[in-house]
Amino acid sequence: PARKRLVDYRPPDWLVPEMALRFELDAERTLVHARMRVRRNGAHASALQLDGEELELLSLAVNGVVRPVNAAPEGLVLEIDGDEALIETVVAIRPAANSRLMGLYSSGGNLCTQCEAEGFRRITFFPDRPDVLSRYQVRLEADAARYPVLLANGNPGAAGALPDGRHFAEWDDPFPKPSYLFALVAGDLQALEDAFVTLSGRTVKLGIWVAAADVPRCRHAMESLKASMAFDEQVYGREYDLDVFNIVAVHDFNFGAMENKGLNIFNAKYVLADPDTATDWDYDAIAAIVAHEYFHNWSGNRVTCRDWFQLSLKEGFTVFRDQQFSAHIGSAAVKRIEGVRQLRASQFPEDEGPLAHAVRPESYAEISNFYTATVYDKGAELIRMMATRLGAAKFRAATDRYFADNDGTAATVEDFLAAMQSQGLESELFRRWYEQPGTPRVAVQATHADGRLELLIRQSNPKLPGAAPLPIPLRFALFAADGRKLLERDDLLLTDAETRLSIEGIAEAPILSLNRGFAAPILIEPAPRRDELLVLAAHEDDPFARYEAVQQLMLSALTASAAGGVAIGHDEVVEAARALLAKAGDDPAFVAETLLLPSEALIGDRMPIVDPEAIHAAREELRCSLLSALREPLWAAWRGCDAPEGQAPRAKGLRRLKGILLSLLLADDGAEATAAAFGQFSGAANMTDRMSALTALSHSQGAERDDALRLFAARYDLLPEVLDKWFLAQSSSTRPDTRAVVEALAQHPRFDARNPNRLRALVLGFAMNQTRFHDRDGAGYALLAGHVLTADRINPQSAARLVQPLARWRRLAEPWRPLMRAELERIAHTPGLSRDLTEVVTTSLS
Ligand code: DPP
Ligand code: ZN
Repeated sequence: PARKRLVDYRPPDWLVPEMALRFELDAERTLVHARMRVRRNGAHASALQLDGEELELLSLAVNGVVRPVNAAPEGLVLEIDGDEALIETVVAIRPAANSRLMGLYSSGGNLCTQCEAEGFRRITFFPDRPDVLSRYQVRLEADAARYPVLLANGNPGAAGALPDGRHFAEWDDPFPKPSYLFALVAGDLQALEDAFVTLSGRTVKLGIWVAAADVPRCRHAMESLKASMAFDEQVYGREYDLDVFNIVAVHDFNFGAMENKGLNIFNAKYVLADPDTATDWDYDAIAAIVAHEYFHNWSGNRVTCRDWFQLSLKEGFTVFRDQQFSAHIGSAAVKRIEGVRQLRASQFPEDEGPLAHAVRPESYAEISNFYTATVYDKGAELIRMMATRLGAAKFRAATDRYFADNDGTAATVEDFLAAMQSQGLESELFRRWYEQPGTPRVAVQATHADGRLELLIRQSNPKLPGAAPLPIPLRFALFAADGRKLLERDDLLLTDAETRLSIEGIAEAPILSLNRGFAAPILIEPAPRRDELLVLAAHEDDPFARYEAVQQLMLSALTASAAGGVAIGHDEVVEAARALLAKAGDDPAFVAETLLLPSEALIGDRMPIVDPEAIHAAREELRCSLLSALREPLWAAWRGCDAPEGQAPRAKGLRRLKGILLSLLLADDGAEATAAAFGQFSGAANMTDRMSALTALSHSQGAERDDALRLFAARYDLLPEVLDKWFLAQSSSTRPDTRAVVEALAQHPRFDARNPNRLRALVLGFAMNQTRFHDRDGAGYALLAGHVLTADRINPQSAARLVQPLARWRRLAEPWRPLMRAELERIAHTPGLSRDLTEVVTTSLS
């Protein structure tokens, strides 16, 4: 398929200052009446091009003159006399048949929309690109009994009854917006209502709309929304701008949530919570995503993107903002550890593999494939580096400048960098981070003599040998062998391929602690020696660096035994873990994160050739070493983890630690631990304890595992987002029968391949299961490929995400490599693939 390229960007030929829409809503066949005022943009003679996809054009008029109806499948091309015109169209669309979940579709009997990135063209003909901003007036008409609630963007206007049991509601959005932010919802919904008084004293009416039975489960989302609104005022000076702010939860959704102006639409998984149905992780995710979508009102909506290559302009910035919010309401250290773990789990492998791309990609075939960890999470790291470099006050001044200079416009990364530069940032250098794929390596050679330390620091990028050097803020400290901190530096910015540093007055050869706080998204090579890591694990005062030292100890043991089959370094890991357990009561959340062994996927990422069986064996062996050396302290710590109910940080930390300890206690699947896990499961007063017990048991051979799964399914059969956890617990199990279980669950009456959450829980859950996905006969890969092909006929975006675990074939050992590649090729040779899937599969094979 033809690729779009950033260098080919041209401003739109025609603008659409005003758009009036009238919807005659119906699940089977909806009529969309559009009246748009268009204006020629500059001096040119080009026709007006309107995008359209799967639209049935019923009528078309230009300046009141009816034109013959002959739309091409890709849209309409209209020759216009003069510089302005009124275009009127009527189209028919079929929401109930829309399984792609893009445009207007039906979910659980309600109607809703998803337009980002290019879904609006599935609703009506329009120049569907983010640099065309329009003022929208919308009128919704629908059956009053089936769709009593009618919502759209902006502020509510007139509403009332119509003949034949129908009714209408009008909505007016005074802020010009791109079409991807359009939204409507029609359904049988009820709201949890609240209000927020803004900085300047305006009262905003808040509503979270769900099925009546779910209203009590919206309180946490509502509290998170109000906290987000206050945070954006306090930290960024950003005030909300409409009279109402509505959130709607739907069960079928391609994303986590969507920031439509004044009408956010959410995957129900990120709205509904109470202690009986949501884990602490769910509570945190809800707070973060509610904040993320709310923050988009400024970073995304008031200032939007010129084109989709600039996606990280809104996403990277907004992820950084939601990370700041999460750090503010919880523990900053733990949030940073979790954030880096996620970056390493998803973005680092993406950046090393065939799907690597710059934070601002240069080209794409299908933009939906670029809502990636690189654009989001690495993009957020870039903003973090700039914020760190400028310091809080200047960063705030720079963002004020960015919002002021670009309000109401469609901006670029350059606009953001210009605002940063106004406060002194080295923006020309930082721009390189947006253009270079690949994770930079930083190697440090230290020599010490006569009280002087010489550091030779080299950066490189294996993806782009010889690329221009990046600006890398390298925070580091030096420690003595007895743990004393000798020196700390926070202001070093590497700007060259090689940097030499000479530090006087260092009496002994020190231990280097590099990239403290994970200030830059880089890999440090080589890792410190094991004896040095033990010192850092005990004495670093930067919590991230202390965590990192223990992780490095674990990784060095795991990669050594996965590569050579010999268990080395277990003693040091045991020693570090023993020290952590002794202090578990002081900071349970930190101890929990730090005790968690690196995942099998992460271990593989640190090895040149990935042998999934050897990695699994090495990790199991280390788990068993920990259990046999620390059995008593582990039991004691687990028993000491009783937490009060509620979302206080300490209570959450205790529950997190309890779950991690339980899974270690089950390392040898012993009867005592299995019974304890079942006891925790059946006695749990909240979903966190229940779920950590179920997860620990899911790998077990004992009868308790079957009992727990049965009880869970019976209890939560009717709550789809909770039942997803039941599917995921089974698809992620390390038991040898997991593939057969997944095959059976695909026939389960509650499995539905059209529901993205369910498909992820069962099929992506299995594909991420490093122990069971990699069968020696390739049956796991074939299972995934089969689901990918089915999904592609239903929902190409889902299929293109589902296929990505197969992109990792290249670094696998024999016999897995050719087997995985063969499944990718089987997909590639299937006729009629979507553009989405074709792009991912072709790139993965190249
Ligand atoms: N809804 C997605 C997000 O907020 C895409 N904008 O990241
Ligand atoms: Zn976003």
